[in-house]
Amino acid sequence: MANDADLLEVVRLLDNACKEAGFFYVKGHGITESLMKEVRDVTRKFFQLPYEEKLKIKMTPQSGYRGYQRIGENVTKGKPDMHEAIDCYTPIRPGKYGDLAKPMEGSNLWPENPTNFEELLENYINLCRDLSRKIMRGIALALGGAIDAFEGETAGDAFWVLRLIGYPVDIPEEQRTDTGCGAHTDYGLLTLVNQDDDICALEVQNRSGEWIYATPIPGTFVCNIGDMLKVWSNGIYQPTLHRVVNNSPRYRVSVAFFYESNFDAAIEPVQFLPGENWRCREVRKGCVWGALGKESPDELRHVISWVQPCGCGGKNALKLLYL
Ligand SMILES: O=C(O)CCC(=O)C(=O)O
Repeated sequence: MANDADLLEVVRLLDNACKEAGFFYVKGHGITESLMKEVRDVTRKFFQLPYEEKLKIKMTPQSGYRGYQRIGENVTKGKPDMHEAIDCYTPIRPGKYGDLAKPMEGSNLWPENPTNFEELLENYINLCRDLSRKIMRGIALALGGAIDAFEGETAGDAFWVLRLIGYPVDIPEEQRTDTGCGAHTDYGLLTLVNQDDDICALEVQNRSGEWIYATPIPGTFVCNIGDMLKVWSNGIYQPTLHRVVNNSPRYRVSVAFFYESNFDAAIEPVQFLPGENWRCREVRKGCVWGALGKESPDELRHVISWVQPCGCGGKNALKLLYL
């Protein structure tokens, strides 16, 4: 960090952005524009491979839902999304969280070509994780907490998800729906989107209900806050609906990094905030589809949580649904 005045100014801007839009651009973050482009380029090359080749890393329950998803396999609010993707999650070794994470145990499936795919992506993931942690430090200050309020037991061992996404344009009529990714909020803390520089397709609903483009700005990430931060901030910050519609004549690539709490953290308002706490409305026993408002078993990318029977709060209240 530079001096205190600069730090306070960044915290003030973060606070405004989280309160007023739920979306903002991040620049000056230290991840080079060339690395951001290289990650999109290898992703594009993978999606250009024949289908049989892509199926070599197919997502299955055995891989802990990691791997390749064909177009339409990801479903948002009951409608197939017009994208293909590789989904990666924090590797979880068997037994690390007992029964809690059983469906998510496993390691990521990486394409064999180019040969540096795995190394490149692992480096990129580490950088995105560090950047997200820094943003969460700013958010902790913005909420009036200690700088490390979202570390240790809350997000010191953050679970992350990386989605490498391709939005084709030449989809047969009978298969086509109107959205690359249907309108949704993200369920985690923060998302960092690295999108193609020359295609406008990510749309965000502003507070007047209009859809506006998150126009690409080279070298920046589009960052948005998710449902978990709404709960942690006791509703002070609200996530924003967004969707992807690729109306351009070109294939679009984006790489979305989702930063979440520790896998076994309780999602409940943090102690240092004023006001009446959100209350737990419903906790469904044995439900892996615990992301807020995203309850369809088809929504594979939302498989992260195993909601335990519990009272409100408490160690085994992994993901709480809230009023
Ligand atoms: O492709 C994008 O720009 C954003 C994707 C997205 O919203 C998501 O995967 O949740």
